[in-house]
Amino acid sequence: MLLLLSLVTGLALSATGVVIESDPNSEPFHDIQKKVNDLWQNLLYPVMVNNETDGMIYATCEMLPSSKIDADKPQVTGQVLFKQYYSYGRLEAIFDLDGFPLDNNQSGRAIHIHKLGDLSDGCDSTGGHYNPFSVNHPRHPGDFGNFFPKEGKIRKYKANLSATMFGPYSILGRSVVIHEQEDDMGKGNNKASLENGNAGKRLACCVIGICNKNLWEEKLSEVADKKKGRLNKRAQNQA
Ligand SMILES: *[C@@H]1O[C@H](CO)[C@@H](O)[C@H](O)[C@H]1NC(C)=O
Ligand SMILES: *[C@@H]1O[C@H](CO)[C@@H](O)[C@H](O)[C@H]1NC(C)=O
Ligand SMILES: *[C@@H]1O[C@H](CO)[C@@H](O)[C@H](O)[C@H]1NC(C)=O
Ligand SMILES: [Cu+2]
Ligand SMILES: [Zn+2]
Repeated sequence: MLLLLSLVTGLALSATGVVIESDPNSEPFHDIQKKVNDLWQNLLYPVMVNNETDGMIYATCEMLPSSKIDADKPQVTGQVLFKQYYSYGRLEAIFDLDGFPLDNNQSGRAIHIHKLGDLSDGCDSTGGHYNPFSVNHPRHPGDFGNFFPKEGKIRKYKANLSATMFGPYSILGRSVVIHEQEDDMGKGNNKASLENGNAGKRLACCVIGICNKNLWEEKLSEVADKKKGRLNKRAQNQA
C-alpha cells in the first residue's frame, strides 16, 4: 500500500512536471495521466465499472431466515437490491420481502446494515451495526429505519441513502439484517438505543454481493407498478 501510494505520488509529481514543461495534449502526458488515474481507481474502487453497467454498480442480498430464529417467528425471505452511480452517486435500494403475518396492524420492523457478512451462527454472527465513523444510532450509514409490512409483504424503494458501495466504507460483503421489532431511532433513553435502536431479535439476514443490472430492473418495475396501482386506486376513489 505504501509502495503504491509513493508510486502514485511519484507519478503525480512527474505528471505535474510535464504540465509545466510541455503541451498537455502531448501523448506522453496523456499516458502518464491515464496511469495515475488507473492507479487511483484501483486503490479507491475495488469494483471496476464497465460499459455493461453504464457506470452503475448493482448488488443483491438474498434474504433468508436466521438459523437461530424460532419456528414460530416470521420466516422472512426475499431480496434487498442496491444501485449506485459510480463513484459519487447516492445509494438507492429496493426492499422486497415476504413472510410477515398477514394482518396490517403489526409493529414496524427495523432494517440495518450490520458490520459482518458472517452467517456462521445465523444472523447472530453479523456483529453490530456497521459504524465506520463511531457515531450513535441512528446515524449509521445503514440505519434504514422501520418498515411496515402490508399483507405480509414489504415492497419499498428508497433513494438517496447515505451508505456506499465504493471506497473504503463500502457495504459490499457486509450484511442486511431485519429485526423482529421496531427501531426506537435512538429515543429509548438507554445505552442500547444509541447502539442498535432496541430492535429485538434478528429474524433474517443476508450478505451483500455484486449482481447484474437485470435483477434491479425487474424489481423496480414491480415496485413502480405497485405505486401506479395505488395512485390509480386513489384517483378512482376521488372520482
Ligand atoms: C466502451 O464504450 C466505448 C464507446 O461506446 C468504446 O469505445 C469502448 O471500446 C468500450 N469499452 C469496453 C471495455 O468495452
Ligand atoms: C391494532 O393493535 C393495537 C395494539 O396492539 C390495538 O389496540 C388495536 O385495536 C388494533 N387495531 C385493529 C384495527 O386491529
Ligand atoms: C440527499 O441527502 C443529503 C444528505 O442527507 C441531502 O443534503 C440532499 O439534499 C438529499 N438529496 C435529495 C435529492 O434528496
Ligand atoms: Cu440491526
Ligand atoms: Zn444503527
